[in-house]
Amino acid sequence: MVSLKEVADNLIKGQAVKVKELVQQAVDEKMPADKILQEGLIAGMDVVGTKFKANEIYIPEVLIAARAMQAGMNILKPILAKSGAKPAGRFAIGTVKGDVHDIGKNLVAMMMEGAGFEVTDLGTDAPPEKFVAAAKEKNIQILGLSALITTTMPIMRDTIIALEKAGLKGKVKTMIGGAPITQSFADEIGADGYAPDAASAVDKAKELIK
Ligand code: B1M
Repeated sequence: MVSLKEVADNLIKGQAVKVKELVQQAVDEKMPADKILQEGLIAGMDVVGTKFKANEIYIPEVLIAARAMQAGMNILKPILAKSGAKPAGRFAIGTVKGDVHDIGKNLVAMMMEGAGFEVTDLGTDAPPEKFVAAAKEKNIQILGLSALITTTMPIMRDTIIALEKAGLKGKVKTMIGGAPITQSFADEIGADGYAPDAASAVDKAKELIK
């Protein structure tokens, strides 16, 4: 019988092939997919997030762990979709218009997926209308906005104004982040949350939809 602790431990070490093998074995043994997700993949990713916040591991290790998570998720996703298991929340993230930096955004998306959120990736150079459309069409609970250059920070404000105009402010929470972003900027533009890194983004998202 597969040990889910072994799944988590291999995910933390970034052993994608082993994670894939163990998850497939657990599925073959008829272990429920949401149990494998929660106690194997998400449990492992939680540890990765904690270690990342404590500076015990760095971005490359997180990316490698996220790849291992993805390997396991690829097996579980179709099963979870059929079983109708509820995600932790619905999250969409994009890098704002004029900005093509996506490494941090992808990291946040991976950590959110690792925490059980259904994630829609709006890509880079995303205009306010794209965020508003996603919020409406996908019934998003939290919109994540990433910006890496100071000149694209005002687009975050524009996006929040566009949400307001669409009557979605308050209904859809906004979280912002990226190297030049601060809590005081988030307060200034009326964003619901700010997170300095990918692991904190997960904590903030959980707090926002509590
Ligand atoms: Co660009 N770049 N770049 N760049 N680039 C910076 C950001 C810069 C600081 C470099 C510098 O001059 N020192 C500078 C911005 C200066 C400023 O505005 N003050 C800069 C510039 C100027 C530019 C160009 C304008 C250069 C040019 O063409 N003249 C151009 C911009 C093009 C455009 O966007 N329109 C440009 C282009 C590029 C590349 C394409 C070459 C490449 C991007 C590749 C890619 O992303 N696919 C690139 C890179 C790699 C960088 C640096 C070196 C690294 C950025 C990065 O990926 N960091 C960067 C300098 C630096 O930071 N040392 C720089 C790692 C990443 C994991 O961190 O994205 O901060 P970060 O994400 C963190 C947190 O911020 C947070 O979580 C992540 C992980 O913990 N986070 C969130 C991010 N988003 C979040 C969202 C959240 C919550 C947390 O909630 C939703």
